[in-house]
Amino acid sequence: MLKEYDCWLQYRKVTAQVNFPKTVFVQKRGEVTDNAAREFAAGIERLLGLKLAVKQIKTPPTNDNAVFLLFDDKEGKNEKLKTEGFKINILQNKILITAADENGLLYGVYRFLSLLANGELKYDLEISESPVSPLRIINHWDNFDGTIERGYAGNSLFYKNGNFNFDIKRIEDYARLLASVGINRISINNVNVRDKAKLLITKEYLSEAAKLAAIFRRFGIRLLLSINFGAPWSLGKLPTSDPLDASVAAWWKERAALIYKYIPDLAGFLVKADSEGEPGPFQYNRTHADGANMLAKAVKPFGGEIIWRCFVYNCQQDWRDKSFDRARASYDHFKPLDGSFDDNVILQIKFGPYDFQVREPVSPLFGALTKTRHIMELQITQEYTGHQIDLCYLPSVWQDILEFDTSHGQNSKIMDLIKPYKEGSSYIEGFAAVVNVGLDNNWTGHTLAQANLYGYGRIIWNPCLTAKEIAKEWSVLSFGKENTEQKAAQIAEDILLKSYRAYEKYNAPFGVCFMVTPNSHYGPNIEGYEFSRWGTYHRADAKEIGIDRTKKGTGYTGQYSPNNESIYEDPAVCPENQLLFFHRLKYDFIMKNGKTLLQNIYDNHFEGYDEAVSMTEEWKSLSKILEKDVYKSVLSRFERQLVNAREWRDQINTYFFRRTGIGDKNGRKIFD
Ligand code: GCW
Repeated sequence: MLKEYDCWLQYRKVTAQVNFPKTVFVQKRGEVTDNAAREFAAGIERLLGLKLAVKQIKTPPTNDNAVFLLFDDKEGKNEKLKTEGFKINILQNKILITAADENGLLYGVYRFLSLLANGELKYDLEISESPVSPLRIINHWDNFDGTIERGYAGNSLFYKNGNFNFDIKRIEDYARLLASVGINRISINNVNVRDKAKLLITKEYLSEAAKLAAIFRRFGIRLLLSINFGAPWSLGKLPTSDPLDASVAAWWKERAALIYKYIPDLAGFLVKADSEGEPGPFQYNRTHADGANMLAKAVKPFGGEIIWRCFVYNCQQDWRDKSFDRARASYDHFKPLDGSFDDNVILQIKFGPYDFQVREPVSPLFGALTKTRHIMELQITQEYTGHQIDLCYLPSVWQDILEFDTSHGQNSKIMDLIKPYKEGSSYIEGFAAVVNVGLDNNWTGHTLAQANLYGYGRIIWNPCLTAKEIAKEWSVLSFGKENTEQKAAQIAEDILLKSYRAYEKYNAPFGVCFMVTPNSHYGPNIEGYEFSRWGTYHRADAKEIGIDRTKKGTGYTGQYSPNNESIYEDPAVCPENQLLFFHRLKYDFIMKNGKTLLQNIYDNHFEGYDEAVSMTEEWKSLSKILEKDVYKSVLSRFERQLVNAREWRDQINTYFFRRTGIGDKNGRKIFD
C-alpha cells in the first residue's frame, strides 16, 4: 500500500529486527532535540505499534535497557563526530544514537527509522555518518499570488492571493520530508521578487514569515529570504538603490535589524541581481562585489549571509551578432571578482553555463574560484526535463556533474571539492536546488518525481552515492519490500534508471541545447529561440549545426583548466554528449561508433521514443499490484510522455531530413 502523500516516509508496520526497549532517554538541549525525540517516538509507533516513554535526562544512566539519544562528549577522548554528524550503535541491551549537534541527532533518528523500515537493524551494527556538503539548500520560486515559477505540482504551499496562506500541518510534513534527507536551509520566495513579494521584508509580512521559520526551525532548517536589490528605491522611496550610496547602506542596515527581530536565526538573503530584468549594481555602474558586500555588511551583525546568484548574462542579445556567447557570461562576470567578496557572501552558480539544460557542460567557474565562497545551483523542478509529465530521474544528471573533473589533478572532481570553505581552495560549500513541490496531494505531480527530491538530499549529503543506489533506496522506502511490493520497487527502480537517458535521446541532440518551446520550455520547437534575444542558438543550416566555442570560435573553451580546454577543443576527444555545445560540425562528421552525426541524431530519436514506450509497458505490468489511483496517475503521465516523445522524435528527424535531404540509413519512417 503506497500512500503518495507520505513519500519515502511510508513507515509501514514491520517486526522489530532486534529486541526493542520501551524507554527513550534524550539528553536535554534545544527544540530540534525535543523534536528529534518526538519524531523517533512517532516513527516507532507507526513502524512497530509501540508506544515509547520519552524521558529527558542531563546525564545518561548507564545500566538501563533503553534507547539513548545523546550528544557526543566534546571534552572526552572519544573520536569526535563531525558537524551535523551522528553515530548509531545497536547493542544487546540498548540502542544509541549519538550526535555532534542537534541537527545531527535529528538526522540520526531519521536514518535509524529508515533502517528499521528496511529491515536492516541488527546487533552490533555501528553506522557513523556526517554530511559532505555543509550547505544543503532548497530554493522555492513561489510567488505571492500562489503560482510557482516553473512549478508543475500545483500551487504554492506558502502563499495565495497576495498573502501568506499555509496549512501548518502540511508545512510540518514538508519540513519532515526535507529534514529526513538532510536539508538545512530553505528560501521561501521566488528570486524574481515582484509585486507583493517586495513587501515580504515589511512588518506585516515578516510576522507571517516568522511563523514559517518557527516550523522549519524545529527541523533544523533555517530560512532565507529572496530580496529585491532595488528595494531602497521601490520600497524605501529613496532616490536610488546604489550600493555605494550611504543612505542605501543605512536603509539595508535598518531593514536587516527589523527582519532579524522577527527571524533571529535567518540564514540570510538570496539575491538575483542584474539578471533577466531584475535590478542590480550594474544600473549604478557598480560591480557585483559592491552590491553583495553592501548587503553582507547589513546582515553580518546578526550572523547572516548573502547568497548571490551568478546567473548574470545579457538577455537582450542580437541573434545576428555571432561574436557574443552567452555561455561565457558567468565566468566573465565573476572570475575577475574572485577575492573581492566579504566573508559572509556566498556565490550561487548554476551547474552549467546556460540554464539547467538536459545536457550541458559543468560551469568553468567550479575549480576556478579560489578566494570566494561558493555553492552549486541545481534544478529539481523539471523546467527543461519534462515538467513532471515526462519521467526524468535527475540523480543521473547530478552524478555526471559530480564526476566532472575540473582540472585532472589530484582530487579535483566536483565531488572531491565539496567541503567547508578554506581560503586559497576551490572548495564548493554545498548546493541549492529549485524544488519541485506544490499543493498536489503527492507533492510532486508525477509520483515518481518524488525520487528527485529524495535524491537531491541524499546525493548532496553523500556525493559518493550513485544514482542507482539512490533509486534503490527510494524505491524500497516508497513501494515496500514485502511480496508484491518488491516487484513494484524493482520496476520503479528500473524505470527511473532508464528515464534520463531516454529523455536525453529524444531531446535536442548532443548538448546543442534550447530546441524547446519558448517560455513554457515543454516540448520541441526547434527554431523557437533561433531568432530571439536570449542568446541560445544552434544555427543549423543545410550543412552544419552547433556553435564553435573553441579558440577559433567564441573562446569559451579557454575558461576551463588547460586539460579540459584541450579535451573540449578537439571534436575527436570531446565527450560526444556535449559535442554540439562546443563545436560546429558537418552532418557527415563521423562519430566514435563509425556513423555520421546525422545518422546518430536519427538513431537517438527513434531509440528515445522506443525507450519511452518500453518504460510505459514496464509500468503497465504493475496494473494488478498497485493501488488503482497511484497506478493510473503515473500511467496517465506516461501516456502524455509518449505524445511528447513522439513529437520530439518526429519534429527533430523531419527538421534535419528537410535541411539535409539525407534519409535514415535504416529506412525508418521520417515525415517529410
Ligand atoms: O531558466 C530561467 C527560468 C526563469 C528563472 C531563471 C532564474 C526565476 O526560465 O524562470 O527565473 O532561470 O534562474 O533566475
